[in-house]
Amino acid sequence: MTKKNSCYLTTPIYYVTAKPHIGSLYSTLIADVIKRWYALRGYKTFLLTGTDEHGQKVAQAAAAVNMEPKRFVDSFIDAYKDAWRTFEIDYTYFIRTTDADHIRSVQHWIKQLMDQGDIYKSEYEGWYCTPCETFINETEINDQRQEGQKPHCLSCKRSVEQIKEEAYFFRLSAYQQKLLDFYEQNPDFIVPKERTQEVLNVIKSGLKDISISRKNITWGIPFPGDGHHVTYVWADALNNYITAIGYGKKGQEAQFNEWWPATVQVLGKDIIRFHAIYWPAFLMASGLALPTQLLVHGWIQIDKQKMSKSLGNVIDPMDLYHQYGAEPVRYYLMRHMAITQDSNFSIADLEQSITSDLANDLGNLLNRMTSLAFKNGVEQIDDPGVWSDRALEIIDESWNLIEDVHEYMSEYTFHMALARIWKFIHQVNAYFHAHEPWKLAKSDSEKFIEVLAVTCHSLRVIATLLWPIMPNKMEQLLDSIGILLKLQEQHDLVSDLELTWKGRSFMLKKIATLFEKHEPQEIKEKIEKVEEVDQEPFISIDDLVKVHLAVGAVVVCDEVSGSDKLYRLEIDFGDQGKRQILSGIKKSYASDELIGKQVVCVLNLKPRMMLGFESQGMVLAVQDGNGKAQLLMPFASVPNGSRLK
Ligand code: ME8
Repeated sequence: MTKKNSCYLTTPIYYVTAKPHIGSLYSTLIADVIKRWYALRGYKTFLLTGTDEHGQKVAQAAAAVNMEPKRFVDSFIDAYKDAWRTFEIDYTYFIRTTDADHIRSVQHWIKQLMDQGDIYKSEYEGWYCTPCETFINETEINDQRQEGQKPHCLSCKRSVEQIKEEAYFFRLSAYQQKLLDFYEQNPDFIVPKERTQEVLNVIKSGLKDISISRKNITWGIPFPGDGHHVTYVWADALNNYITAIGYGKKGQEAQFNEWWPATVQVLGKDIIRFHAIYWPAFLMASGLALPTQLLVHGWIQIDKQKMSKSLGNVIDPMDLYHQYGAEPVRYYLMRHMAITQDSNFSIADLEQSITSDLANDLGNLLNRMTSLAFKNGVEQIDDPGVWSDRALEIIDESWNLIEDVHEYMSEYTFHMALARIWKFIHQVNAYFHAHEPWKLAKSDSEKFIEVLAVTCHSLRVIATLLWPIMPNKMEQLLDSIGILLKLQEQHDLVSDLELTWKGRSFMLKKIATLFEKHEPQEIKEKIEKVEEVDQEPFISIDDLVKVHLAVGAVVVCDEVSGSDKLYRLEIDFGDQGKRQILSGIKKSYASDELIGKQVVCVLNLKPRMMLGFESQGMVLAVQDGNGKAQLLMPFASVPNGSRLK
């Protein structure tokens, strides 16, 4: 918890080369859940999210579709805001790095650091990885270059370029010792703690000054005082965390001081170096306090594979929303992704957890209790006054639950908090069943009311604790037992649970079913039955989308020694990079006929070796009446990398 009674949370700002995906939703959701947990406890909160719009990567993606970068980035903003609204992300402010205010504040920051000597002009010579937007050193690229391989980045596996250009440098080396001191004094800065060592290793290996400007690139914040340079995208982007709350703006000092330093900054493990080394050094240079904590989460994998455009397994959160609704997806992501590790996302698990945890365990508990009450003419459940030992045991257990959940939420181990809440839900279900209240309704009305009261009390605790994860559904649940959850600053609704349980009445109300079941097996059987009846060799749309078909332009066409059929092609798929593909079309086309032509390829075919070359896909062609291959091509030019739909 923070010292101040306020809490400032941030998410990474996302590159706008495409719509949000499940990974960006995950980071943003974590921040939203933390924000709501603090809000529940009476804190004043500010959640910042937004988009990272400058840099070479974005400029290249815009160029690939023949769009001017600003128009290109503008075209994605609604998709971000809609996705966040749909998933009930309660952000306070959405920053875009093309906002005029942000640009001015970044320029102010650079001028300040330049005046104090932390920024100087020199020359950068070395490698640059555009997909990672990173200056990388020799150890971060492949070392098989002598064997004819093109240099590529070891982290993203895409090609890197060698650059030599005049650049402005930030004196990172001057902060090496200060960073080490800081980490020594703040061992809990990075959550989980285990990630601290990798950061310390990098710092201890010696920090070199870093280039914070780019020449020969125009899409970026103009570098103050030098029209030939733009600001390096990370120096621009990291500062969003302070510019969004008023840094460098006259008249906004009070607002800035109210929120800074950030309470928790959420980020994925891929960008830890920027946040745990560059960012603290930038802040030290600016004379600003460092954030209280960085929460570094692991990677979501899809069916145990990395999610990537080229594998065609990128999950669009909006598709999940249409199929399952927002809150079951929020629940699944928080329950099944262990924040500290990489976690696997699977639709089967998602459906299983909706059916079993949400519909059966939680939804049915509410349902059974309210239906039984209504069936027996009970709409209001008053405090029985005298409670049995077994009832008090459950009530006491709910106080233990609150303590444990508080602990887990303070450590951001949401999956543990949820597992603990479900343990309690199972206990309450067991209590309810063991008492057979449907029999008590006829034989012992006092006991019957006690069972209903214990269940209502438990549901009140459960729904309040689950509110940060599933806000709307939990408000509906509380509404059905007559409770209005009203957030108030300085008012801790969690502590309230214990303070206000005695003498409480519950007014029951009918509500629509909270969670619909998903029976994957049943659905599968239905589909199989239809297929049996049809007896047609149809494939489903799901089978079709498994094949990643995309358009790319041939940039290299070489003969393959020892083969009279094969060409070795290099095909450019835009921001998905280049592929080497071997194709048996040599007898049908001269190599110079092919250069620059756009062709259709299968991209997720298992790579195979052909005459000593790895073929990383397949070019599609048909045979004409003369036995000549005719390549399939788009009728008019389309951006390289476009996927067939
Ligand atoms: O790096 N699993 O932007 P970005 C979990 N603009 N999280 C994932 C994920 C996955 N499979 N894929 C992405 C940038 N993320 C910079 C950030 S901040 C000043 C600038 C999440 O669009 C994760 O949080 O590549 C990761 O760090 C972030 O998206 C990267 O988003």
